[in-house]
Formats: sequence, structure tokens, C-alpha cells
Amino acid sequence: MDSTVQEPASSQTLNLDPYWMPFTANRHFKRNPTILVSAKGAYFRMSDGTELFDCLSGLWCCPLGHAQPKIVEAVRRQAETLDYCTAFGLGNPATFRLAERVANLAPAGLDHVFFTNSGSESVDTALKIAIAYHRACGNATRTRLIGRERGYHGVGIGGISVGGMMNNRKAFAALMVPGVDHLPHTWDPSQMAFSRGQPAWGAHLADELQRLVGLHDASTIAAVIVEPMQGSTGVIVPPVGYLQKLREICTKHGILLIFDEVITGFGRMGTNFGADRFGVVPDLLCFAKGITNGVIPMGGVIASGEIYQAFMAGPERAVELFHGYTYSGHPMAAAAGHAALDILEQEGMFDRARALEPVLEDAMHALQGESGVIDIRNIGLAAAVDLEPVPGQPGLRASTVWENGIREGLLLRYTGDTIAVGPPFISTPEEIGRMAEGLRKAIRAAFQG
Ligand code: PXG
Ligand code: PLP
Repeated sequence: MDSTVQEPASSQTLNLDPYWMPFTANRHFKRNPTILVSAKGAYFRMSDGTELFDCLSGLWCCPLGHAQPKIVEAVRRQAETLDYCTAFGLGNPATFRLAERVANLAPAGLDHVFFTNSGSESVDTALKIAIAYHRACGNATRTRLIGRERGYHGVGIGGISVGGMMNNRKAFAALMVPGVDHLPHTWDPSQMAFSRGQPAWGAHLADELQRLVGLHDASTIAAVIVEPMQGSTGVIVPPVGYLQKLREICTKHGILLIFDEVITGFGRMGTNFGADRFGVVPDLLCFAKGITNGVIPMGGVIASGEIYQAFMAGPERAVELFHGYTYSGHPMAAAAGHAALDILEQEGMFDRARALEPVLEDAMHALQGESGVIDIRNIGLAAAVDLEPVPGQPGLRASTVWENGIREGLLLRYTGDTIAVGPPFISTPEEIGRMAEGLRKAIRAAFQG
């Protein structure tokens, strides 16, 4: 197969073959490549000069848009000053200060930050902390983990074990962590199709946790991990009261509640964290993506003081947690993080996301009634549209809409037959309106063809 394309603005060809692309149909892509060459603000530019509106803020990670001058400058300055410093037994000011800022942004009680480099690492870190915490407290029998169907917790071995997306699990069954159960997901179109914001129906699904406690006994269960809003599977919004119920059952039985806020953190819900939006505080909170506006990879776990202190009982010169990454707390990421938080906080971006929520809600729900649209959901600056699949070919409809979207100047995102959008916080109401109308055309074309 010839898999070369002309490199933009040069006479060289680009050999596509050696790169094994992640989560990509490699052969299809290499026959029909879409190459992005630059980005500014809310737009990407393709090699042929076409501009595309960044409908998902990268992969939910660039809410402040691209080539943000303050972030560019902060990263440049940090590279000149201290480009790398291990965090194993050493420190640098930028990383310590960032931990303090993240702890201050987090709900009261969550006050210690462990840095990683991605959401997947954050999830594996949180699961390890949960198990080790119970052991440190003398509860070494608490080893079970509970995730949720349709959950996405990255691609680490811990994350796929508690995750609930079948395609991410089936080829790796032999690697799965033992002793994992799953709660049911909360999406039921017969009860909640075309809900705006949180569905009224479904809080009782949290009682499944009580059933699992009855099955295994609480003394065997370490933690429950959920995304407050299930993002990657297509914006499944928690029913009113559902997360509160999970919190109550966890507290009652001494089970840690972990919120995976890799998507919902840093403003996507119009608040600092999803925990603030939904009024439920977990014991451990995973974050990534928006912390650096996606410019330098970074993630982390915010732990409650109680969890942190449980590790601090041994000899003072002993390492308390045998865990960490070469790039944990990377100073370049910390610099990008400070600049991103400066913009989020000082330029009113949390409020802006909140103010755009009804704009996005109205624009997306205006697609109800288009033929083939079977559900629309939204919360914060996130929304999804479910499409009727092509019989026997799951995913084909949404991938056609995605391709049509490019012709409408939109870089969309799909999973299965769901189109998800999470526009940058810097978007204007007009851009959000244009995005929805472009999506309407892309959907119509997919059902006419
Ligand atoms: N947890 C959650 C809740 C996520 O959404 C991860 C963990 C993993 O993060 P890393 O940085 O290891 O990828 C994620 C990532 C999509 C999409 O299309 C979502 C993610 C990643 C890629 C695509 O919605 N979420
Ligand atoms: N594999 C080897 C051989 C290593 O030496 C290291 C780190 O020193 C790792 C994997 C882990 O890499 P990281 O710390 O970047 O996750």
C-alpha cells in the first residue's frame, strides 16, 4: 500500500507507514489521511489551508484554544530556566506552587496533589493509593474495585479493568486486575431521551452499589471509581441524586469514592470540578487534560488529608508511597499549568463556560427532529447526539458524519454512533451556533447518501 502524502509547503513526502497510530483505523487513515499542520485559537488548519473549528477542544484538553500567547511564553521561559528536574527526592518551585494552586481549587478537604503525566496514569495512581491506604489502615482485605459500565478510565491495566467500554477490554482480558465489579451505566433512552442537563430518572441505579456490598461484604471493597459525567462514551449525565447516593453508600461502608475528573475538571462543567457542579466530594480526584490546556502532558490525583496522613505514620526517612513517574511534576508541565490556571481564573473562564452552557444546550437540542437523531444530551460545555446506526455496521454512520463535518469546517469527534462536542471556553455564541448548524448539515448528508 502506498502510504505517503506530500508534506505541506515542501517538496518532501511524508511517510505515513512507520507510525502505528493510537485508537485509529490505521489502514483507512493512511489511504485517506487528514493532516493538521497548525492551530490558533479555536481553529485547526489542514495541510490544504482549510480551517476547522475545534469542536471537542482537542480531545477535551484545550479549552483555552491553541497557541495561547501566555502559555507559549510560560513554556518558553521555563525551558530556558529549568527544563527538567526529577521529583524523586528533589523539588522545584513551579511544581510545589502548582500543587498548592490545584489544592486550593479543589473542594474543601481534598488538599494533597500527586502529579502524573496523563489521565491513564492518574487512574492507575488513584487505584494504587486506594488499595495501599486501606492496607496502611490495617484493612488489607479491602482490595476489590468497583467501576461502571461504559466508564472510560484510560488505557492502563488498572484503568481498563475498572473501565466499562467493551472494545477497550476484550483483547486484554488476561491482563485484567482480579476482583473488579461494575455498576450499571445510567443511560436509558426510554426514561431520559432528549434530557436537558441532569435526567430526573435514575438515582436508584446507585443502589446497585449496596447490592455489591451485600454480595461481597464491605470489608473486601477498597474503592468505587466513576466519572461524574461519563465523557468518552458520549456525555452520559448523572441522574439527579445519583452521585449523592453513591457518596452515602461509600461513606456508610468505609469505601473510598474516586471521581475521575479527567474531562470534568478545570471548568468543563462550568465549575472548578464536577464535584462542585454536582455537590458531591470524593476521597480521591483524578485530573489531567485541561490542567495545562493540553500543551504539555500532565495529570494528577488530589487526595483528602485523611488519606495522605494515613501514609505518614512510618519512620520519617522512609519513602511512604513506592510510586511515581520519571516525569511526575515535570517543571515544563507545571509552567504550562500555571499559565493555564492564570487564564482560567483571571479571565473569568469558569463563568464563561457556565454562560455558554445554555447556548450550547439550545443549539444542540435544536437538532431534535432531524431524521436519524435518536437522543441529545448535554451538561456544562459538553453535549452528544446519538444517531441511528447503519444496520449491521456500528460506527459507520457517525464516521460518515465526521467526514461530512470536515466539509462543513468542523473537527468533530465520534465514538460508536455518537457525536460528542465540547467546544473551547473561548468560543463565541455565534461559533457554537455555526457548529450546531454545520453538524445538522453533516447529519442530513449522512442520512441522504
Ligand atoms: N479518565 C477519563 C475520564 C478520561 O476521559 C482518561 C481517563 C485517560 O486519559 P489519557 O490522558 O491517558 O488519555 C480519559 C481520557 C473522547 C476521548 O473522544 C476521551 C479521552 C481520551 C481520548 C478521547 O471522548 N479521555
Ligand atoms: N521502563 C524502564 C526500563 C525504566 O527505566 C523506566 C523508568 O525509569 C520505566 C519503564 C518507567 O518510565 P516512566 O517513569 O517514564 O513511566
